[in-house]
Amino acid sequence: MDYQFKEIEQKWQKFWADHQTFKAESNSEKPKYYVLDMFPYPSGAGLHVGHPLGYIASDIFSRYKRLKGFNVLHPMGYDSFGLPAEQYAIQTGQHPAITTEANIATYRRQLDQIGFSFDWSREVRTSEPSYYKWTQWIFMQLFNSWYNIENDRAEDISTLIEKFNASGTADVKAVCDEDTRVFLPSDWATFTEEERQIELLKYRLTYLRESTVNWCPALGTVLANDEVKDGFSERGGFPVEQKKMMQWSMRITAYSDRLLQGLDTIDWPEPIKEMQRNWIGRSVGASVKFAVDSLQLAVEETENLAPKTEKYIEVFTTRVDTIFGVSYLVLAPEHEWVAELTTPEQKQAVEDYIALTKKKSELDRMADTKTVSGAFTGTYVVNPVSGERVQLWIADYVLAGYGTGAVMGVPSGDQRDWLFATHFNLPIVQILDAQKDIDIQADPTKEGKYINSGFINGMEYKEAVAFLNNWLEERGAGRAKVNFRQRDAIFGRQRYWGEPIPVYFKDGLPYLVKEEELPLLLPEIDKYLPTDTGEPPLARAENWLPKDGGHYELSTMPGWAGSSWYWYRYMDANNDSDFASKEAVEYWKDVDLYIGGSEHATGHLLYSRFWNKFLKDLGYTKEEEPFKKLINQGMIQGRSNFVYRVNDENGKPTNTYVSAGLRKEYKTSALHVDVNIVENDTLDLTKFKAWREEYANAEFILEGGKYICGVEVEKMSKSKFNVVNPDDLIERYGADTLRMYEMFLGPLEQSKPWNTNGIEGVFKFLRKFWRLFHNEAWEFTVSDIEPTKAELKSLHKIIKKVQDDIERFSFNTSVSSFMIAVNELTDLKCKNRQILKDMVIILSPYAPHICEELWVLLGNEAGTLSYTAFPTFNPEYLVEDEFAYPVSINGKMKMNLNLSLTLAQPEVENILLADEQFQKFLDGKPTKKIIFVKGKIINVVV
Ligand code: ANZ
Repeated sequence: MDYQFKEIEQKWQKFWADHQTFKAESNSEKPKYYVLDMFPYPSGAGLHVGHPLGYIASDIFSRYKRLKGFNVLHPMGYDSFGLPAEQYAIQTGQHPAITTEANIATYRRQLDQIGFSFDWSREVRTSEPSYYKWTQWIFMQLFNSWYNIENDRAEDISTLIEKFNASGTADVKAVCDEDTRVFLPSDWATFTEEERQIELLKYRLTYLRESTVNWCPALGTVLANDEVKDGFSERGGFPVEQKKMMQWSMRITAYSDRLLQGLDTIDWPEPIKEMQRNWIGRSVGASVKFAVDSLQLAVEETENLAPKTEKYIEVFTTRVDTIFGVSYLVLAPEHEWVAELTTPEQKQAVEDYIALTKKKSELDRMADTKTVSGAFTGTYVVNPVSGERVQLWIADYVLAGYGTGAVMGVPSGDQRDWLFATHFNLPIVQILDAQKDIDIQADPTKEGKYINSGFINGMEYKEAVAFLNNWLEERGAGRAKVNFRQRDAIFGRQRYWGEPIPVYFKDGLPYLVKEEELPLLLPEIDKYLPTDTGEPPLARAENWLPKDGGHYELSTMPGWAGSSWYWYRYMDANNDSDFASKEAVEYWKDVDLYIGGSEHATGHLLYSRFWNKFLKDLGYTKEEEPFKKLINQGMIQGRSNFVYRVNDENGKPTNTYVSAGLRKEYKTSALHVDVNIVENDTLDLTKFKAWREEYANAEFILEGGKYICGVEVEKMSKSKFNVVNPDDLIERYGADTLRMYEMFLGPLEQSKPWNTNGIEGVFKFLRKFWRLFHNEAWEFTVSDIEPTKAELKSLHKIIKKVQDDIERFSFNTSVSSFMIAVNELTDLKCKNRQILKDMVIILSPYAPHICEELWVLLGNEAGTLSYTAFPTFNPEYLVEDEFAYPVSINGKMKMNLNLSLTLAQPEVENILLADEQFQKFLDGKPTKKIIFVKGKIINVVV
């Protein structure tokens, strides 16, 4: 029979499902190997050809590892909470759970069609109560923990309370809020329950904090940075402002150092590690206190340690050596002391400036290094080392959330400070010996001595820094400090479709729900929108009340909650009494190979490492790092189309869309449009209006009566509406072809545009492979004769090649080698059962269906080859064992003689002398001498 891929694939998919072929047991004599894919968000669009790329690679690897004798865990599930289902719910009233369920069904059908070897008995869905019960449970553990610096790990909050009882705050070294109180055990004893809870909240690993967020009043919600475009919401184009809100936060900064150190122990792509290092952003410097001038402190006075009630502004600097060059101080406009420190004369200027900066996002503020703006507060501060008075300003180049939110301005040291000082006419002091031509910005460690720098005059950089840190510390005016760029992570969204936070409020204070009450179920609501008073959707729930009175937390967890621990759930997915049993966690330990996109570099991959370390600290898990090896698959790019929305002169969006050729004449924003309503780059206007509510009344500026869309090659993604569906390709060519073709496209890690043209070639290859096992009439025909050397050589070449390739994760190179091997065997007319059986095993990780079918045809009636052994490579078959010796007589080349390379001189002489052709050349003369050089030549002297 010809290659009937459809029947074969359906048959084997059913077989695998019926027999639970890929079910992994959590105990085994075999060594374990855990292969994990980043699980998908089940979007309404289904899978596109880019999604399975990583899954195919990990599936090949899993199948290969099984053949190599490993107990492989290769699970799959769904990251099923998230915005699109909620957005759809808002538009249609459909419950997100229903949409999600339907989307998952589509994903499952698509995944099954590709023939993955997933252990579906371990499937997880983050939006299922049986799963999010444990996400909530982990939240509770975090709430009940603090970070003890002394032991460098998280501990139960009870150990902190013990310390408070025994010695107050004296013995406490914690990662905590800035505004913790200093108290004695006797104070603690007199604290009310409320006071205690307020204090403990400052230490908990998840806590409430006032944070600045992108608030969109029209949508009634907080938006992520990438949902905001030029100050307007991406969806709908509504204005977005910066607003302060109480939010749950995760004290990830407690782990900054360990998150950095751990990077050196894992096999991850260097760029991802570097991104995490930058994100964590460790900087070594000093914190320095500048006294507010109403105190009129001078150097001498600071030496008599100032009383605690006085006000100091603390700055963080990486260049304490420049402190004698400070000519002003700057606070972030959001700094909590701004109002207090502003004099009545400057009040208006400061307030105007704050209003102005509110419109800029933090990202814009960081990106803008050219514009100089700011306002003087009217207050002066005192430089602790020089005693000099300098002005206190506010300016938006200083970020509230970094360091201390206050900066010392050194115009001679820092380019930005220099711009600022020049613009506002502030003094500039040269502090390094200019004669030596030292550029302090470029390299402070270069030789060069300070001038105009008080007691560090004449010192060099290192000496000056050490001296100053010490000097400041002795006087309580500062100290060496390591600062991290990383901030605590916001852990709440004002949305419906997420995990309810297991907290209720009573008298304004947060309390955990009882563990027996988990999961705290997501309540039913009538509409998925914020309330009229701007409260999150959960405020709509009726009769959703905690047993002990008060009210539940109304925000839900962010998208990253459920994915920060899911690899543990796979270890024991159906456990009701634990997030995973101790035994399962001990057996599977960690993920050996993790494949997924690099877009998660500083999100998921950092949060997961954080929760992993936390769970380990509490003794629930064993490994410091969750993912030993990480591979980022490249992106399969798509071809996107754009429409151009016209904006008015203030940058506000209108409802008019201009054709690509005319867009230069207007101010526009480019917006993606679904490639399915565009043909040959011409937009179907009717379909466009029907596509989305906001376009229903769209107006168009056409060219030649048509609306021409813009085009770009970029990421294939639902949000870019440029998706190619694998279903059509499977229908035409089958899953085995799709699997091999996706690998054939190029190195796994590389990004590449999708191009369907080459798929035919891979399909022909598989048919040729099938043909090897069949005669002209497509009847299955193999023979049991001994394999020839040439056949064995072809086979062992490919065994070695595929093994080496897979171990190096070089999947594309194997595909072309398979093609060569099959061509060779076809040319050799190989029908040998032994050879073909091994070929089937080697190809099976790539093209499992066709191989399973041939395996059975070869006589292995019991079914699957998944657990057979990968053929062993034998290098002997590759050794060239014959050589065509040139034979020369009296220095003249006469003939070649094919001889085995194992032969030595006496045998060679015998064969040579018996050779008819040789005898002809001798022409009856006797040989005087035969010189034999093995593997090279035979020289005969007559
Ligand atoms: C004085 C100085 C002199 C500085 C000089 C630099 C060069 P990294 O490496 O990123 O940690 N800074 C501190 N807090 C800031 C904030 N909240 N917003 C904006 N800038 C802030 O850089 C630390 C340096 O960035 C600090 O050292 C401070 O400027 C500035 F020749 O202090 B420096």
